[in-house]
Amino acid sequence: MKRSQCLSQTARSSSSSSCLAPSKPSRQRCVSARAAAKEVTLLDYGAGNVRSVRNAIKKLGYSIKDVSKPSDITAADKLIFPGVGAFGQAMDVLQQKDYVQPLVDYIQSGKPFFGICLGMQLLFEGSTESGGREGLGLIAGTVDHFDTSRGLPVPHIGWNTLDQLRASDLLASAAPSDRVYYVHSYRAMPQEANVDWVLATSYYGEDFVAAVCKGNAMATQFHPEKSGTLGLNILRGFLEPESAEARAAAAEANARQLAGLAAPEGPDRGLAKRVIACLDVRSNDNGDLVVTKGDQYDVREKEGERDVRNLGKPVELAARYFDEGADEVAFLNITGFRDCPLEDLPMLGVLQAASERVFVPLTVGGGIRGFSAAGKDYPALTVAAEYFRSGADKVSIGSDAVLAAEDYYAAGCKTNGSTAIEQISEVYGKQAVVVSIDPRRVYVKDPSETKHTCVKASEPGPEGEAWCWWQCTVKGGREGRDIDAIQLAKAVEAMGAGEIMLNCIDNDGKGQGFDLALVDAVSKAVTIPVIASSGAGAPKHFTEVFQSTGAAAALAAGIFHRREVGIIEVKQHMAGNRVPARIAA
Ligand code: 1PR
Repeated sequence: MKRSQCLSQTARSSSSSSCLAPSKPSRQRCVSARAAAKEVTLLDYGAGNVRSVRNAIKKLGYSIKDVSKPSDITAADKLIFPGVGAFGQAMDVLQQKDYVQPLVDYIQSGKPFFGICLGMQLLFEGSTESGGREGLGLIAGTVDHFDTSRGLPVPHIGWNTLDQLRASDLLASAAPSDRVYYVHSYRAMPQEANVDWVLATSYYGEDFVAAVCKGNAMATQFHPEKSGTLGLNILRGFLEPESAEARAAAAEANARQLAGLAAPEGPDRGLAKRVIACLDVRSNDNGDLVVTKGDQYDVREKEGERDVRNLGKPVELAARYFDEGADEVAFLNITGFRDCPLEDLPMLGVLQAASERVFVPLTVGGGIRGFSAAGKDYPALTVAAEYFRSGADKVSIGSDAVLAAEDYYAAGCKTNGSTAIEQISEVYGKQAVVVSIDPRRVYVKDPSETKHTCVKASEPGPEGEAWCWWQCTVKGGREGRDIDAIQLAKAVEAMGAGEIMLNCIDNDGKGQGFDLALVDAVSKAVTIPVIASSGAGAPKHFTEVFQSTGAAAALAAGIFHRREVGIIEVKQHMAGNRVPARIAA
């Protein structure tokens, strides 16, 4: 930090009403700040993936010093605490490592602190999560589960607007209709007793706490490291409150407030419907990892040698979709069911490289299951952990979920704690577990022909059948099972899945629109978010699936890879039809 910046910080602290107003820097603080100007201390207690936080900090030009002992907290000049996992587990680790008191002392000392997600919740008095636990007790109030009786899918996943209650440097770069990324099932509520902390709320059936700030201590329920360019600017607002950009943005935010701009309403406020770009990845016949895309899951060219279709390189395409405003990016290792995932170094490398470039959530699927190799057993949790460490925010489970659901029904709708879904969601939270369903339509003349839930088919079957049901498959559609998509969705919800990626083999790659009846039936059967997938051919298909079903997100592959439709066109069509969309600046 230059002396002039130190001085400008002093000058500013006397004139700004911002919650970031720093205490007067002494000469000594100015000298030590100079030494540590580009270093951040990270409190990563090892419970999960904080790679994306690390990448975001590095992207902003800072180096990271990890906390390995209590005195590292005391010695920090800027501390970031990205809470991961469940409330109880996090408190346990903080207690076991003797971090609680140094952390409370650090925050109360007035030095810069930023908590993320659980790192914000832990500042409260307690949480009902983990059977009810005490927190750090710095902010009045108890964190509680979202009220599921409101009929909204929980976890609250996706991009939501911020209602800023006062001006701040931290959120100065966020305009009223901008959105930030959330993923959580528990939330803190604004109340009289914490009014001095609450900086912003978001709305999801109720107003909940989105950001808190008091002096130099601040925290967000949302993930700035996953909130695109806006999120990086918010992190910069914490790291560099004295920077010219932050001050200009703060002045603009204050001006907006003074102008009395009303908070947006209707589709410009609240949770947006997500648009996800999906990359089906596999090795081609030369052994190179490529993004491919099939029609009804056949990814080979129709003519000639029938090579695997090559639509680009995974990391480059993912980066392109981030730049174009995708709300999430999913990688599906479509031959993962055959390979030993822990030996799939190219796929792990793809995630590592993508997470340095893409600051929205990344999902990875394909081969997430327990397996044995060379006489050794590897639980699914080990496989998932490797992907999380490499930069994935969520894992998507396909074939293994079908087999687990069959066992669940065979046991009389009982879970046994040993499935990949249960193990991963127990450790990483249910929001980290997506189940990918690959159903294929089975036509029947009359619903009495099957025990499965039937609907009237939108078009008659090959022999004029008027009804159909959706049969789940495994191994990338190669094998049909005696379980339908609705049964599978209900079973995996009971096991702890946080989201469903609902493909449709019949519609895949056809560009004729999503299978609306399927998406409608599954989203009515569960309370977790459903991602509609397969068949998008035009922007209107996204608007249509959001208007006529309960889908929380819609995913496409082919039209984006072939540049037939841009992500921004999709979002504009949605917004033009009053479907809430995040249109990134
Ligand atoms: O069974 O846990 O190893 O997971 C395998 C994963 O790979 C599953 O998520 C499965 O859906 C996927 N997969 C397997 N084979 C294929 C294939 O295409 N041959 N891809 C495959 C599935 C479906 C979507 C596709 C949408 C949108 N692809 O990912 O991107 O249908 O496409 P469109 O917009 O072009 O219509 P496991």
